[in-house]
Amino acid sequence: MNNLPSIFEEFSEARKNGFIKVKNFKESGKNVVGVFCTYTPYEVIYASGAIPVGLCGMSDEPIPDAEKHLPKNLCPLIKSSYGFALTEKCPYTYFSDLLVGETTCDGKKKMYEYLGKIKPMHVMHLPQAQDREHALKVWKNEIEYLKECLEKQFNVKITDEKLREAIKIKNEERKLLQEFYSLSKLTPPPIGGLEMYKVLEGTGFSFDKIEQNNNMRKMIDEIKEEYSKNGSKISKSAKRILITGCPIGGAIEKVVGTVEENGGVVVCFENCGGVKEKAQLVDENKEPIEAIAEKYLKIPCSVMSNNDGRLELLDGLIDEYKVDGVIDVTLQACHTYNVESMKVKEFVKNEKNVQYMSLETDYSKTDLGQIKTRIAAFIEML
Ligand code: BJ8
Repeated sequence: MNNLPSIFEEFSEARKNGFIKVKNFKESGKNVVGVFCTYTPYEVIYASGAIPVGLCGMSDEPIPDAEKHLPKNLCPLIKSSYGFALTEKCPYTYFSDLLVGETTCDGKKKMYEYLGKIKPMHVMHLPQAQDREHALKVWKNEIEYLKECLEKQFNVKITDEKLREAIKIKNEERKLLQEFYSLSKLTPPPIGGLEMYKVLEGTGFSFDKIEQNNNMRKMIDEIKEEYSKNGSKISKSAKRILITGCPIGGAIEKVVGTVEENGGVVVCFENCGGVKEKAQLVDENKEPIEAIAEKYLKIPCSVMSNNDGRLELLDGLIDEYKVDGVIDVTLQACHTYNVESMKVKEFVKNEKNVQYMSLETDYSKTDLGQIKTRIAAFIEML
């Protein structure tokens, strides 16, 4: 696309500008809940009157400090998140009144034991299977337990009415984001993957969801209009890449930037921050806690066993986005995604007949040269 709508900047700068907003929010007497995972039932936190803020560390800056307490051979996302809390360098962590985590991978759940010494921490016990009836019951109980914890912590009552209102607003956000990222189904896509990711990331840091939804509507309409008038700055022949695997925020420039410097364009992010959580809505006609439990338990993350939902999701996305190549990004020492990569590779290559590449990386720049060479060769081959 030739001209990005001005509102676009607001979304892509939201993380930076959010610091002031979150400070003002705190000073007005409101509560902030720091969260670390896509399984966190955001609606329950909104219904308590607090705002949830994602605290997954995406920079290697606090990692040396984190390594004073945590092993070096641990996922950078875990070390970065802990390091920010330890050094008080992240205002979002600093202003959080309560942290909520889930028992997902081993590294994260053990790190929370130390994090709980720095800040009040509530850990939800996530079942590790999705297809058993009792898994849903356990998860529903955990959501009830979170609700009680929030009520006690903030001295509020979370009613069904407040939950329903939060469900509606979050569903509206999901529908708009689906519409936004689906624009990349077009050939050529109106915007590149780096630009798309900045908007997706920004929504995690804009705290007034009603205002955000209105702005998002406006932005989508402007992108469509600009595209129909002036087309896209992206070449029609750009190779269309789907990113899957671990959350990519800490390696976004390294991976997506390199793809887009080498004649490719990222058209879809299957991972957290992208489609994974937004593909399904919360059922607005069911009892709210039950509906929230059902929706979140279905998220196809590699911490689940089995995790066939990831392949089902990839199956549809590869077709819908007319994908030429899949890049599976694993953060160093992330065992669940690392082990699952063979399954993904076989599925992508054998079932979908699409090229596949796996990359293992961290937040440092040490492997930048190697990643650039590998990505350039991959795109060349497509
Ligand atoms: S729903 S992807 S946000 S667990 S921290 S598993 S990278 S070793 S972040 Fe995640 Fe929730 Fe799943 Fe999404 Fe691996 Fe690192 Fe663990 Fe990680």
